[in-house]
Amino acid sequence: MADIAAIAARLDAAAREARAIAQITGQEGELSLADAYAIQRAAIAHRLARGAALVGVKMGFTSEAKMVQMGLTDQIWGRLTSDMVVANGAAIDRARFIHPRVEPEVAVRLKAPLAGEVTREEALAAVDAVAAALEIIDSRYENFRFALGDVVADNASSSAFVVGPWLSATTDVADVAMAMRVDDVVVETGSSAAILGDPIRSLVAAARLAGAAGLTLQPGWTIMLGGATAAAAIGSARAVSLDAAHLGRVGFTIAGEAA
Ligand code: 0L1
Ligand code: MG
Repeated sequence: MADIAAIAARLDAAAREARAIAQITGQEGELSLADAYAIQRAAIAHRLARGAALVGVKMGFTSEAKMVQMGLTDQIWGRLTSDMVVANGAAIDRARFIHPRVEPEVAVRLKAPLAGEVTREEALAAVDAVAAALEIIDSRYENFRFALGDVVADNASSSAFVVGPWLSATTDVADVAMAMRVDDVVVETGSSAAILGDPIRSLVAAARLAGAAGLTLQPGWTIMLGGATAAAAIGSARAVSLDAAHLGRVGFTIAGEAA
């Protein structure tokens, strides 16, 4: 039986100090998915106790390619907290991160609670606004290497997120062309269709998975629906931007030296 509290404290410290730690599964054998989510919840509770608020949920492994790579048939999810929010166009301090990577995503903001088994129509009816977004993932494990239990415990690698201009909930997000630039070089291109074939399917999955853990997605929350392309390393980058067709542009800069 995993020592949930001790592992959660270790992961929380690693994130706070931007310091990589050894994989949990390497040291303590396999982690059940239930234990991994319990660790995630306990690690995030440390942040909430320091004054951060829960502001949403992120979905991970939402592309067929990533699921196949990990031998998975379902998505994973993590919690978004207020200390992870980066304003569109803002500068982030590099010292916050260990070995950051960035992914182009679609985000939705909710206007109604959502939990459990919902239809696509019910999920869409709870959406207040949609936007292009960037997620910074920064695994707390050495060399960005992990097994499924590790990454779930580590809040699905999530570290920060940036949301572009919010647009009407009626804006189509099913097949949005995306080009992500790092230091003005296009490093990834793709379509939002890579997010489960339709990003709204990821919102349906978020309601189901978070609901199974007793969490209702709340009005006002941001749901990051998953990466549309592979992630790009940004350890020494200065500027990142995403052009997402009719969803517009979102970006950030990175200042300072690595921790
Ligand atoms: O947001 C994601 O899809 C990433 C999930 C965690 C796995 C990773 O760090 O690549
Ligand atoms: Mg992501």
